[in-house]
Amino acid sequence: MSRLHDKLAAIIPAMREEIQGVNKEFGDKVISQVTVAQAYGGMRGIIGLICDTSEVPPDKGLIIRGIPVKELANRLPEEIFWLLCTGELPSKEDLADLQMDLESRCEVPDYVWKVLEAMPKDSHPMAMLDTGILVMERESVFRKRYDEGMKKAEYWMPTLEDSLNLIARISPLAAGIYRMRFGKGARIAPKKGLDWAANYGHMLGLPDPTGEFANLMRLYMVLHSDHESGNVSAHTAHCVGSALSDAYYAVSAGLNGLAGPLHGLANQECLDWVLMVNKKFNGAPSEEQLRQFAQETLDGGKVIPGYGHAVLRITDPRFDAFHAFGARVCPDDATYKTVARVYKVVPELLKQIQKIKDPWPNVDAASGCLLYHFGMTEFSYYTVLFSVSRTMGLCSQLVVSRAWGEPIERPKSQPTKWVKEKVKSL
Ligand code: HAX
Repeated sequence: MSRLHDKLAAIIPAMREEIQGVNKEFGDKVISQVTVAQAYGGMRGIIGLICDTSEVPPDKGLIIRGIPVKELANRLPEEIFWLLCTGELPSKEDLADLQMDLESRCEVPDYVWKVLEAMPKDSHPMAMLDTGILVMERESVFRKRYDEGMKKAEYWMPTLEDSLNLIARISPLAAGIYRMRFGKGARIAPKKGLDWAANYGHMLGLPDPTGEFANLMRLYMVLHSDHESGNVSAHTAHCVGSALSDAYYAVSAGLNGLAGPLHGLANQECLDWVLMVNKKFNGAPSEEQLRQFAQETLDGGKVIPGYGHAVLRITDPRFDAFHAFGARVCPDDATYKTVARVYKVVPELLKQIQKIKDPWPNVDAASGCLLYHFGMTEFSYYTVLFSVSRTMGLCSQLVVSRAWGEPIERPKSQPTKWVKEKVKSL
């Protein structure tokens, strides 16, 4: 058994006891209420889910197991996965064990490539990724063990197995999709001894003479790993997983949600918008030109991609981390320069529109320009990178939910007629 398995086996009994204790003692206490506007408004702000892997206070941004994400920016994603699952950063030995474990699991079954090769050549890379994950469901250890009649207390163990297999295989899968979908030539085999994110960069096959692309991949994979449980992808994976569908079903479902333009796809739309700006002005525009262009976008009834958030009310610290990376590595890059200038201009414009609750940049506002700088110009692929990282969050949430025995999710819905009757009596 791996050190991660042993660590979880050691902490899960206390975690279960704590959660059962809280539920037993305070089960009838009210922690949230629901207005009609919230029921019609995407359930914004209703506390109806528990997530112990991470939290997103509106005035602070992502905190993973008590540690603000900016303090984790120089860590490896494997360390973050360990932290998400266990609540502690791994020791050197733990990290080495996890890395070896992932390395030993990274072979993508051949039938997956055959299915992907049979898809239309212009399929969206996200459709290819989610199909690839779903096809691999055949490998699920959870489903096999469940069919054999495993005990409920053991559900987390094959869920961890599935999660580790999925995390190990999703980067070669995603890199293979990049090369196949964009005519980059044969797949590149993983390199032994390289960390998970750098290996993903290696398998993508982009030139990296300075080693900074590998650094960007590490940072990217850390920053996108988790964002509590109420966002579309996490909530979807959580809901599907609560039916005891295995990790392949749950993660594929969650990532289908990430493919939406208001969620993960925003990073592709962001760069599209920035490139459009640069094309129009023949390079990075002045602040005044930018102000006018942004106003035209808003007047056209469109959103400024990369700005606003359903929960955050500050500049996303993940944006800050990418912004700082750009300032260090490519300060003179025209696309980066525009992104930096947009940050100076757009919040002031959005603040003047009363309905917009958050005028600040989110994670998607700066990530694309950095990928573009390193030669990844196929921006329909960007959400795949987000997905590879987010798989760590979705899987860790699933492991934790199975560990404490979370029941199937089933909120109640009512028709509009019911709402009209109900409010009469309030
Ligand atoms: N530009 C223009 N209008 C915006 C806006 C922006 N960047 N952000 C919000 N608004 C508008 C909304 O469209 C909404 O208008 P309507 O009432 O006419 O529909 C209004 O302001 C109120 O929205 P809100 O309450 O402030 O924000 P929501 O919680 O409804 O939505 C979104 C949050 C992120 C979807 C929204 O800010 C948006 O569409 N932003 C641009 C797209 C984007 O960057 N998405 C990525 C978010 C990060 C993420 O999840 N990544 O995966």
